[in-house]
Formats: sequence, C-alpha cells, structure tokens
Amino acid sequence: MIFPKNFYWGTSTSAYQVEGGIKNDWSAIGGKYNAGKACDHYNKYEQDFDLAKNMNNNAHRFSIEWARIEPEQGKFDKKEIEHYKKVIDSLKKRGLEPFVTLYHWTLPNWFVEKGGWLNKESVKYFTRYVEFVVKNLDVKFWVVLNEPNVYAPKCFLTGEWPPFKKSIFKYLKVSNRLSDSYKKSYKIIHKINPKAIVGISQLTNYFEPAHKWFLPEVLIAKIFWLIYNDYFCYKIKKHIDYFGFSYYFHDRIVWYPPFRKNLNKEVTDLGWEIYPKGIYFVLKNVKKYKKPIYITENGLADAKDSRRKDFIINHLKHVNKAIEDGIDVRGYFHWSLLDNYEWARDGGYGPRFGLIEMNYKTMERIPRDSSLIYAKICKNNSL
Ligand code: IFM
Repeated sequence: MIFPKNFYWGTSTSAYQVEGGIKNDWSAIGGKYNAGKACDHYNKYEQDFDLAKNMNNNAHRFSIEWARIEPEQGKFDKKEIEHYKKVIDSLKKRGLEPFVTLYHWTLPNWFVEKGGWLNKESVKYFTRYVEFVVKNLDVKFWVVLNEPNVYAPKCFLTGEWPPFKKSIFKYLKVSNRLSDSYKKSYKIIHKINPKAIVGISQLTNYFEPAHKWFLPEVLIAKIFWLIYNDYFCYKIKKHIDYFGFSYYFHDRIVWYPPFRKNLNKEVTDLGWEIYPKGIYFVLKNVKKYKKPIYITENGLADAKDSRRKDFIINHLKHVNKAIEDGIDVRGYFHWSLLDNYEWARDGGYGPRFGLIEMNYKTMERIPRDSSLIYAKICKNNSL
C-alpha cells in the first residue's frame, strides 16, 4: 500500500501539554489543571526533534503558547518569539516541515480576566496576537484553531474545563467568536504571506447508525454529524486552504438516550473504542469540502504499547483505501510524539499517548517498539 509522493508523515504535540513552565489560565487553577514541568520540551526540543527525525518523519505539528508571546496585554515578548524561531529552524534543519497551531485551548491570564472569549473584543485581541506571530515566523502551514468543537462545549456547555460555564447561550457566543477569529486570522495570514496554507484541526467523529435500515437512528446520526462535526466547519468553509481533522472516536447511534452505544470490542487505556475503519468513512465525508486533507491527529492511550502498532497499521490501511478511492489525503500526524499532559484527565499524566515513553522523574525519553514500526512506514512511504 503506497502513499502519494511528498506525503507528510509526522507527529503532533501542543505547547501546554509538552513544554513545561507555562503560566496560563489552566496552570492558574492548579491541581490536575496544572501541567507543571510537563516534558520540559521547551528546553529539550532539539533532542525531541532528533527522535522525530529518527522515525523518518518529514513534518511536525506543534503549537505556540499565546501566554508566552503576550504575557501582558499588548506586550509581546521578543525573547519568546525568538525561542519559537529557533524551534522552527531546528525543525527545518532536520527536514521536518512545521505545521504550527496558533491556538490549542490555553489562554493568557490577562485575557481571561477581561472575560476571555465572552469579551466582545476577544476577536480583536486574538487576531492581534496572530498578526504578531505570523509576521515574525517563517511558516507555510498554519493551523489556526485546534478542535474548536471540543473546546467550546467543554468550557461553556458541560463546564468541565476553565472557565467552567454551563450555558447554551455562552457556548453559541464563544463558538461564533472562534469562527470570527478564525476568518479574520485567515485574512491576516494571507495578507502577510499570500503563499501560506491555512486551516484548522477539527475533531471529526464517525457517527454510525446502529441499524442502517432504521430511519430514527439514521436521522439521529445525521444530526450528530451536523452539530458536532459540521456546524463549525460550515461557518468557515469559504476560508480554508485544507481540511484538517483529528480522528479518535466512533459513535454507534441508537434511537434511545443517551443515543450512543458502542460495542467496545477493543478499547484504549481511556476506554475509547478502537475503530480504524471509521477514519475511512470520515475521509469519505470530508471530501465534500473539496480541499486537500490532513489528518492532524490520530492516536491512543496505551501505556503497555500493546495495541499501538496494530492501531497505526489498521488506521493507515483505511487511509490508504480512501486515497485509492481518489480522496486527496496529504499527511498523517500521530498523536503524539511523547507521552504528555492530558487535559485534567487521570491527574493529567496517567494516559500515555506517546510513540516515545516519558520517564517524568528523570525526563528520559524511551522510544516504544511501535515507534520502530511507524519509522518503517514513514521511511518506505508505504505499508
Ligand atoms: O491530547 C488531546 C489533544 O490536545 C487534542 N486532541 C485529542 C488529544 C487526546 O485527547
């Protein structure tokens, strides 16, 4: 199974989950919200990019921490932008194309004190930060927002994440602020660099009716697709150069509440069902955006590394099948390069998503066996 020429093979991370030492809205809460030293990637990025290079990767996705760049309102930290310049140079030196996320969920404290995304000036504040970063960094691929369809409901509907609000009105308002921020950022980035390639990473689930002949389940599954996968994307679809998505979940839809009933024949350490063929149906569906497609995240928590090898191979088989069917998939990024902080879950450091294992006491990085398989696939550009 051969992948297209110039296919991007990489891994994904985000600043708060790996860098360490960040002061933002999450660390301010403390406890399981504080990522603390994380993987100390801020100081060890050269070593980490060597590991990515050893896996024969030719791309890497990471995020810029807004709270580092603009720790006080309107005051941009030149030292921090210099840091990210070095990070980008270090990737390019190793032949790794940077895919740079501008917003992966965490916020500077001054922005939160002003009401965060509920402040009507929030779009202006965010895009001012975007403009500063884009003017200073030489990057081709921008991922403006990470999974806005996870962030907005978790923070403003179910109230699990800061600022812990539970209101449908706030959720809708924030979702609109994010899409407005996105569209404005898209224009700013293209004005600064007309050759830039700009999009988002949307969590895209495979919602499947439990019985394909049972109309109520078919309709409910369609409603889930629409609200969860498509709603945000429809708002920004005229402003995307590619369609980026993360795939983790299959939801088998039944007609009775809570409407999701998976068979869970095989699950990850977090109990998430492993369902590789779902990625094929997601790819078939997102073809409708008529844009090149990047799989910006796909991975699993698997501390023993007993399922990761098959997980990668089986998902990639389905990606390859979609490519054979004529779908324009141009890259795959495994989540994640390293074990890292997982958003307030199991104390943050329970789930192990890395191709590289972290010893958090010694900060030692230990490549897992599955990383050798991934390295082979990337090297051969085939399965
Ligand atoms: O760790 C997260 C990441 O930050 C966003 N996508 C899903 C991953 C696993 O939960």
